[in-house]
Amino acid sequence: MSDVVAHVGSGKVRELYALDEDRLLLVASDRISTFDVVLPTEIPDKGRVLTGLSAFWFSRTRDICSNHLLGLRPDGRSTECRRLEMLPLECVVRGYLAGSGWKDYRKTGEVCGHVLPEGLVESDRLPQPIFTPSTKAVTGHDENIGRAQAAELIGTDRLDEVERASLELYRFAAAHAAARGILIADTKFEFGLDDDGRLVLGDEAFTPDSSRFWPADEYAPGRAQPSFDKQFARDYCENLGWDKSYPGPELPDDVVAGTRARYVDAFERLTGLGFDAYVADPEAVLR
Ligand code: Q0N
Repeated sequence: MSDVVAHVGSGKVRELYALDEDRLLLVASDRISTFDVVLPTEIPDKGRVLTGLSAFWFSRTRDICSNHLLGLRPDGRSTECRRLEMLPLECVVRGYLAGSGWKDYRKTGEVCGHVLPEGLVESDRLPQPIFTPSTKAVTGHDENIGRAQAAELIGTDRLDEVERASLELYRFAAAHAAARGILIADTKFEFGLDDDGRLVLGDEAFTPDSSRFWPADEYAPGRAQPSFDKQFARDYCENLGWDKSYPGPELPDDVVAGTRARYVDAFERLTGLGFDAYVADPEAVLR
């Protein structure tokens, strides 16, 4: 027997299906991307790790902002969620200077209208976390925008609300993670509205795919930081001399095993739950 369900969206590594009028199923695959290309080799359990982590953060942050999580499926990779009216804005918070934030700062001394102190170096911690929204690009990269442009998209009152929620969510998760040896350099949220127009956090929260996770014990500003989860795969790909265009290279078994171990390590450090216990009962992560 098969249930035919409408496919309502797909990302590089996740799929979204309609369950009914009010509910969606978000399914995380084991696919991994490096340098924006999905590789042909999967990382076993990556989808479960990211689903469990996101659910953990949703359950711990509902007092800061309500979210779309309804429950987890026994497979540990599928999230039942409320269907929302998504806002057309990527809500990014940066606690450290990396990626496009570092690029913009180097060029202009500012990131999305935030004037930053002079003399910062790559990966420096910012004096305080900043909200740097971007537009959802259909293809290619999201584009950083200023406050005025963000307000045109969702209105000033809603913008104030998502900024406050985003900063508070980031401060909570970054403090929790830092105490467990992981720096969350930056993170991206997608918010939506429920039927009553209330703000609800959707998508995924504080996963290594939606955030930059850095190992705290290797943190050294003045250079790019290794990625907590993807560094083995990146190093392997760099050493091959791959030109970073499609298709990407197959990963060897030792790189797959090392990468899987990093995902599981992040899950266990952040949730305090054994990954085996999660696989046995995914909703254990909500309690
Ligand atoms: C939705 N996207 C973004 C996941 C992300 N709760 C929701 N209600 C209505 N729409 C969406 C959500 C959520 N989450 C979010 N698209 C639709 C892109 N997707 C791509 C697939 O993976």
